[in-house]
Amino acid sequence: MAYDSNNIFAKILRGEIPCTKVFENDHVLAFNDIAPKAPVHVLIIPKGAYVSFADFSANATDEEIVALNRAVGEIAREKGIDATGYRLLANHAEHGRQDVPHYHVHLLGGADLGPCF
Ligand code: IU
Repeated sequence: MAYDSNNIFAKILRGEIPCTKVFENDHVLAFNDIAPKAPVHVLIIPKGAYVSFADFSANATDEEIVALNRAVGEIAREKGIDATGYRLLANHAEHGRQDVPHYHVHLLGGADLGPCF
């Protein structure tokens, strides 16, 4: 699947649409999900144009991959959910029900999330 530069997260990255930013560095932006499913629900995205986890894991640089994963851990610590726990989720394509075609990791926590399956 080709990257669609008109997707909503691309617009957020370009500053065309606002977001509630919680973290940013050279490679990563993170912001609160607009429809939170938990008290903490942050979306962590690479600044590079990657459609999904499949695209990111295959084509991103090692630096980008490390940056995104380090950001996830740092945000969890900043949000104070490191000790109580959290859930990471990345939907991919049709069966994963990915809605926004720019790779993102959901960080969910702040309450008992219940069983995943
Ligand atoms: P998904 O993994 O692609 O299904 O998740 C997309 C998420 O993006 C979902 O949780 C939405 O609530 C969220 N979102 C957002 O935060 N801001 C937006 O403008 C739109 C979707 I559209």
